[in-house]
Amino acid sequence: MLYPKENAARGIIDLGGVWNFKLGDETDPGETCSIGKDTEPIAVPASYNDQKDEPAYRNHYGWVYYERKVTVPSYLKNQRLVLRFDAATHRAKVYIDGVLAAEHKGGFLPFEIDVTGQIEAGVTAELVVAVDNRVNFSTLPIGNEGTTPFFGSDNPGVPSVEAAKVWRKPQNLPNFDFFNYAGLNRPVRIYTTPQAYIEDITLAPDIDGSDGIVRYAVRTAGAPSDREVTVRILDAEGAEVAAASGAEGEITVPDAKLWWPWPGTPYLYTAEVTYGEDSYGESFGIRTVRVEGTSFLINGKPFYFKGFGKHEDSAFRGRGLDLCLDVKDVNLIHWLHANSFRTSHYPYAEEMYGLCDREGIVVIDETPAVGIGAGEHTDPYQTFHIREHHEQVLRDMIARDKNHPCVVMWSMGNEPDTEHFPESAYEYWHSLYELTHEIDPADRPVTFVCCQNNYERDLVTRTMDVVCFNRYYGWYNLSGDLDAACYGLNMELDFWEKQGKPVMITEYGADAVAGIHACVPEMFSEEFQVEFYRRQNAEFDRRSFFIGEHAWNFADFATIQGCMRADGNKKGLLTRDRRPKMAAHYFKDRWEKVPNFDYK
Ligand code: BDP
Repeated sequence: MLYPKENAARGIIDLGGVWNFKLGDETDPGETCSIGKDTEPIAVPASYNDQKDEPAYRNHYGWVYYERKVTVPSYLKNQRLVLRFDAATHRAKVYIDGVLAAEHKGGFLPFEIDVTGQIEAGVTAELVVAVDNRVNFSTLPIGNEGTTPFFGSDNPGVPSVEAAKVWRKPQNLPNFDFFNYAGLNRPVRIYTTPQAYIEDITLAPDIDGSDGIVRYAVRTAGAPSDREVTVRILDAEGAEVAAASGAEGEITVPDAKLWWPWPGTPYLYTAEVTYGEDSYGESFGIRTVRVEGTSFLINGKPFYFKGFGKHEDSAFRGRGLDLCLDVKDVNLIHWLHANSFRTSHYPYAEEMYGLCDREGIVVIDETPAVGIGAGEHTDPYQTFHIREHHEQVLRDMIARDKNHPCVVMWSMGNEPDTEHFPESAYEYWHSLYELTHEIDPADRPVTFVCCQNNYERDLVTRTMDVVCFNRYYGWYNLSGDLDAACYGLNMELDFWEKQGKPVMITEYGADAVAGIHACVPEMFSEEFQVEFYRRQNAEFDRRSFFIGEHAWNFADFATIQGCMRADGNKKGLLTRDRRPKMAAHYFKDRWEKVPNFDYK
């Protein structure tokens, strides 16, 4: 799916701004197609939750309504018009002049509607978007449905499920550790194309000696296919270095400049595609990614991942796109001498991938499949209704992100149950693994992120291209005891070593409340957080198959309330407003000395 771009053939009308807004009540079916007069202002793009300091906004459950008028200028009369939502979290119904134009499920990937017949250039239309924030057993991420961990325990202090129904208002019970920010989190735009248009471009790069090879495919629509597709490859200065014609083929770029992670040069080319009156410039990099033995190779060289899991999370906007924050984060990633991050726990806004392409930051791209687990008595693979949706999300994520050189690996999900129902888990995840390989035109490595205390029972993780595991030795287990933590960690590393795969840690960390200091490092102090990382990194450094360390988390972030969360999750190396804790300085020093390539 192409990102909206302006050029000589295409225009964009950005629908960002202040819209009219109304909360639905919990019985609302999301079918209101005209929201009347008593509305409140709401900024788009942004989550609605923190835009007004009311529990009704913050803790809303169910549908909300966004409304605005849209006028496409009459000089665009003969153009094709496409209404694009970059993300509506988690479910949306779009009404144009009172008529349902589209429905979409999934809160972190774009969808678009060809509105050429519905919105007429020069005529004002009324746009209403209903957005539902509910998470449950059929959504990704997963929400609890009242039967699992919070309810039904033997503890007399915790009411039974039946009792809870009487007093508890319907509410979201996320089975994940980030605040359920919702709404129109990313841009809403109308873009135009000529009537015959380029629908999609796929670019799969390879290297042959000093040349670059680009396999390409262009999908067109809207006219008889007698028009010709042409592709010109432009270098970073805009000079043509290769060309081809036809809807698919292979292009050789002589003496190609490769895309390298920062501080190498992340060189970008542009594939300038034309079809009739339409044209589109897709930027891409020439680089290869491959797993060989226990190494992860970028351009044939063993790469070491230095970085973190992140979140899209900030004050006021919640999960709303903030380009200033994205640029600042990229600059902080450079400042830390990190080279990579995982889009935990959902695909991020497309603008961030564009920045990472340009700035040479390596990305592990993750779906929103987080929370697939319901304790030892319930097999989530039998109970949750997610399979079809999960496949769709994988297809949509790859369709959106396939041409980004920054994306080096797909993560199908985070911390599912693989321990209590190992066979079910294997059947589920391994078939998705095969599907992911099949869908990706560039066939990148595929993984998912495991977190099971009994790693020997888990049958799936060892079959992934890269073993990615999250562990909290010294925090959630063996709390505060770093000697015991290192002992436990080493036992586990011995186990993974035998699998003969590249292994990386995708989460490890300790909460540290900025400003709490201790001479003897104890939990929640900044000193403990540093000590936690210093001790465990020393163990990783002794293992040749160990290909990367991703700290949890880049910055502090908002979560649901709970007795383990004081104003959110405090495992950030930076505070939520991006001030460094001691651990940020520690990693900056360490990572400056750890090279991207041939570290082991
Ligand atoms: C991991 C989860 C992550 C949490 C983290 C934590 O993958 O989303 O935020 O634990 O507890 O299990 O800090």
